[in-house]
Amino acid sequence: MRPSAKPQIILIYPKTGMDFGSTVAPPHAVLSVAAPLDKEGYRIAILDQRNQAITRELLQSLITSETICIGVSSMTGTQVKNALKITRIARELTDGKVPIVWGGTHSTVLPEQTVAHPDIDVVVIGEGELTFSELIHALDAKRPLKDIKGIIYKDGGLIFRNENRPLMDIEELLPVPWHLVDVDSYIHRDMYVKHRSRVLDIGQTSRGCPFRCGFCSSASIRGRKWRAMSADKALDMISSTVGRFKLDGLWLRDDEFYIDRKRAFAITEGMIKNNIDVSFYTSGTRVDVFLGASDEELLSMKRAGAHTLKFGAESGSQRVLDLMQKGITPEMTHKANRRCQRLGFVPAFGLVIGYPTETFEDMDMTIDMAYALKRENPEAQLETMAQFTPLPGTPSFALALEHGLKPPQTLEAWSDWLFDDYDIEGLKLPWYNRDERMWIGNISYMSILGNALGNALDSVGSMPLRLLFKSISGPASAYFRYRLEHKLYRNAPELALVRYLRRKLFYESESTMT
Ligand code: B12
Ligand code: SF4
Repeated sequence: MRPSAKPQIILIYPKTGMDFGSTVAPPHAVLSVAAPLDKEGYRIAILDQRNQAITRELLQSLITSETICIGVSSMTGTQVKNALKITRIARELTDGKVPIVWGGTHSTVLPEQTVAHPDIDVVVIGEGELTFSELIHALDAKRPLKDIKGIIYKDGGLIFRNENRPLMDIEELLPVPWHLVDVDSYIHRDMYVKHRSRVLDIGQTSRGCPFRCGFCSSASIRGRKWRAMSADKALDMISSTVGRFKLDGLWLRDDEFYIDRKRAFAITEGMIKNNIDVSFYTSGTRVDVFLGASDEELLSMKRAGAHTLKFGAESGSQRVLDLMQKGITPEMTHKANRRCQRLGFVPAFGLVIGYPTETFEDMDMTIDMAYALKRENPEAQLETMAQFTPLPGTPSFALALEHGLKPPQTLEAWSDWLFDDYDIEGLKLPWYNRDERMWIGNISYMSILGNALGNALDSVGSMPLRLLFKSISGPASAYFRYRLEHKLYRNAPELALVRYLRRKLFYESESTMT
């Protein structure tokens, strides 16, 4: 966009509540929907609340009589809360004359409830690239919206839901329009790819996942289908982004990057052949898929720079794993851990506690498994033991309803669906009593402080801040690790202070620590 020209389309990525160091990745959600319109020559502004304050004055300075629409992204929880605040301001400034369009994962799983909000005019359901383009064309030409697949909208006080849009062929995805954001603000030191200073989340080379883990939203958002771009296109995306931004590391955010092992192998062999010198992290690796790969395939990944592989280990209790329909066993997780050690990968294990009917014996098995993994392979990283949070549209949501969950009935009420916070009132985990919910909150907090904090602090850009935080956090981490490993989680009044600070810094603060 020319500096003097005002945007026709304003796209907003609100703060998520987990905006810290290298979790502040580029807002791929809105970059991707902007790509086709940007190519056509529309003037687009992307505002990312994680690296700039989105004030009334800023919005006022961008909105003109030429503004076609204001689009807002939404993930269940804190992002919805911030999205609502911004939407309110936009509505007041435009007096209802500029349509406000919501998209993203929350709007996709609860489109009717989202569009019912008085400040929202249209909801784009599911993938936005094609739908949003058609919507902008229609709004620009003042045409009716009735033939646009994949939206739900208001007209004359009534709500209309159009036919669903089929999933797109992701080979057709356009390159990321990086010029619409300040890419440098997303290039970090990294919490996973250690000793690298220019690490960027470059997006996804595939979408969706054929598995059906109970707590996961992938199936409800992307229809339980795995669609991948060709190895050539993925390779081109990797090499062009690395070259353009002089990266020494990258993240791939595919739900499951390795499902088609032949494709993954072709990508890694291509990276080696083209001398792409990076270290990389992949967010989705299944233990069973990893164990099914040959040493040759894994060594190719290693030579291409694969550094940290995130595994969903989820639970140390087979009963809970089965309930989650995870399709793995704790022994398989141990096997993957040992294989990582032998081949030189760093495994990062994601864990969940508090699933409906999960007992404290089950949770203790998860704690035992976590520390056994660490003893077996000291390089292994333990992610947080995330408190299970029922997400609408997931298989576990129905299970949670059976166990007494009373879900929020309005968009506003979903904004406090916090993930890593104590469920003091029993809104998310009604199958436990108050004391039990406090213990679960304590486990979750202790795991953040004991296991994940050091890593996250490694990615803070400012060296003095990083050193200060690390010197304070080192002893605290050791203390909480000890308590968790020895299951001393029932009584921890000191965590009230940590909880207070976390709320102030992440959920209520207007600024972001990168
Ligand atoms: C990266 C990521 C994050 C990043 C944030 C993203 C960023 N840019 O930095 C971080 C680490 C902060 C994060 C945090 C969380 N995340 Co997250 N995250 C992801 C992940 C892995 C990739 C997102 C992405 O870049 N996708 C690529 C883009 C292109 O796809 P997309 O976001 O779906 O956007 C498309 C459509 O939704 C739509 N769209 C989106 N926005 C808009 C806006 C408009 C105007 C329009 C028209 C269309 C549109 O069009 C886009 C293009 O097709 C997804 C999983 C996944 N595979 O998508 C989970 C995912 C989005 N996260 C999820 C969750 C639950 C969370 C957390 C709430 C919980 C947690 N503990 O992880 C936290 C939030 C923090 C909190 N404490 O409340 C869920 C969302 C469920 C839901 N109902 O909202 C997902 C789907 C994971 C899952 N499989 O369950 N996350
Ligand atoms: S948790 Fe991973 S493997 Fe399971 S359904 Fe979600 S994306 Fe697929």
